[in-house]
Amino acid sequence: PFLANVISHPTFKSGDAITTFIDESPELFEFPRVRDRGNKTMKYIGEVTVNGFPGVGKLEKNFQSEARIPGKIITKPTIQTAKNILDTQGADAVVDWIKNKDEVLLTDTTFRDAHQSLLATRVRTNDLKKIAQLTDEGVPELFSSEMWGGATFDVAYRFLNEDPWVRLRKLRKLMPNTLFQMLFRGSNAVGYQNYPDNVLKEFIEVSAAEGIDVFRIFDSLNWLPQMEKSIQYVRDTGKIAEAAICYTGDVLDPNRAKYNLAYYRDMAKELEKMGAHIIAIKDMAGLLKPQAAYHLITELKSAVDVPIHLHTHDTSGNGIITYSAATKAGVDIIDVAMSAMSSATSQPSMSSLYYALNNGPRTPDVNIENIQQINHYWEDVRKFYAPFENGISAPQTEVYSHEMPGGQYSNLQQQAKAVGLEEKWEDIKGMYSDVNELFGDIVKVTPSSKVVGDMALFMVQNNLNSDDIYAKGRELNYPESVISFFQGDLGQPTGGFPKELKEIILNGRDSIEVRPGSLAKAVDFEAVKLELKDLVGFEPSKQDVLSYIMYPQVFLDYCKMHDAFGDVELLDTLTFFKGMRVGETVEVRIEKGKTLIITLDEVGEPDLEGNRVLFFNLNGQRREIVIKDQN
Ligand code: 3PY
Ligand code: ZN
Repeated sequence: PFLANVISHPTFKSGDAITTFIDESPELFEFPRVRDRGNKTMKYIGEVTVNGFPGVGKLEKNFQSEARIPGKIITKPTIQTAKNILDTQGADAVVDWIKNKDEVLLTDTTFRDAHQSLLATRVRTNDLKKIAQLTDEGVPELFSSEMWGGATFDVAYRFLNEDPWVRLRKLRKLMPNTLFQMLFRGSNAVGYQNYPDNVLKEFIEVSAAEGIDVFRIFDSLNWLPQMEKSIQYVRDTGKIAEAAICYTGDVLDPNRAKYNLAYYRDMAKELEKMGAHIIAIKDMAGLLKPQAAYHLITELKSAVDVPIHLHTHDTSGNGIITYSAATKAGVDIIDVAMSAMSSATSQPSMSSLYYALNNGPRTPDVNIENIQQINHYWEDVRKFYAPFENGISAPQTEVYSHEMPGGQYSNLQQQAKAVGLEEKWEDIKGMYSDVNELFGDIVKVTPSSKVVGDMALFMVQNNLNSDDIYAKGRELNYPESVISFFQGDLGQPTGGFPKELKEIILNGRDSIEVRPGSLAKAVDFEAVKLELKDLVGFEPSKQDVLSYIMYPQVFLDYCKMHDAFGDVELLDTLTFFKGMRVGETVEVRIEKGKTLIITLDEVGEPDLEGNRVLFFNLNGQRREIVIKDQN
């Protein structure tokens, strides 16, 4: 009857676009749609139940997946937040607002860098959205919430089967009074390679329109020409351009004179001239020691007129002392995370910092009770992601020698494991620092950190040291990323490449010294859209087109998964990673007023081809789903 309804409908007979028809006559499609969504969801649950989650295998589901939601948040309805000021008075007014504050302002990184650094970026929209509104209402004094960009973009598609744009849209609705901040890798946007200028411009415009307010722009070699365009594009949207200087070395160590106070001061002045609204110090590995922080921030505060925002990682255990010193030196904003998602390779704890500065002249103006309530939620949620923990639960001061960024540590460990070098992890860390020296002491952050990591793995794998590279380096097959780096594809490092090494590694290949983007051909968005439409069979949005340009295969794989399994983002996290136990019931709210109530009644024995029948009950009706057992 459903099909008959549709076919005999006048609009359908007249041949108009079926999608418009569905939009205008939703009632005809409601029932089959719900049933279809139910089937897709059960197919997904069945897959994970029988075969486990890719990369982590079958996991025991041994506790309930409800996290404590804070009951008594105290709201401040009259407060004018930074977001309200941006929306009503513009970016310059926000800058003035920051400058007029006595207390230090906070950025909450819980939604982005904290889980990127602790849990391999795996925190799902489903868990973010349940606490989003309470965070917006309970901590309205925040400068911003860092909730997008960096690795969250591709990990969402790649490992979580969800669309990062949808995440942005959903959170935006739930957090109307909080500035949304993203990490933008300069000419690499949210990818690992250079993109043409028109791609950067389009990406910034679309993200701004979707709700990003603050763009933290950095270059992985601190090469200014790679940042200039992005700063301008952000300014043109009316949003806030925060230009970040990556921190490496030690400004107080005379042996690391390349990255001394003057280096950072001069770079900050240049970025201010380029139009940065705010200058950030991005200490991605957590190398900024307390004394150095005091001197660095003092220097920057006297050199530029724009606010200074400090980002660190607590790997060494010194994060709070560094922030305390920076606060004394006049830093305007610092990055912290909810306690349960803080410390070690993540940012320092928001509530620890609050008490560290308590009763002083710059105590953050936040409701500590609210923050502690919200933290209960994160204590529970973190447990859902236990399989993705990086295993670092105590301070590691050796970060001061290997200088590996917080977000790379667990990644490189995985890479090492994949090539059977798990046992050689200590050697790899040592080699990481040797490679840095070999390359002339460079800034190491995505994607330059990946080049150093790839080279370190390559050398350990092949039993090579730095002398060997000079002695017999022309015959070696270097990783692609290393060759591309020496060809100038990521730009130019401070002081240039070591000349002899460059010749050895390139061994006759070409290289460039200009900004890669200046040579790149503009992307024809219309042509890409047509190509993509052909591949996916639906009309792609401009967001889809951007995602496809940055991650072609990842995006196409996501589309296939989405087609097969629907919006798996709606499942609770334990079910998403672990599937269901026999006898268990889960509820999936697919939209307002529509909930799928799914019970797994029985898992059948595999037949000769390994197919198992799973008997479900979906909203009172018995359903059978066949899943091939891959074990
Ligand atoms: C990223 O680029 O994702 C980073 O977090 C770098 O620190
Ligand atoms: Zn970071």
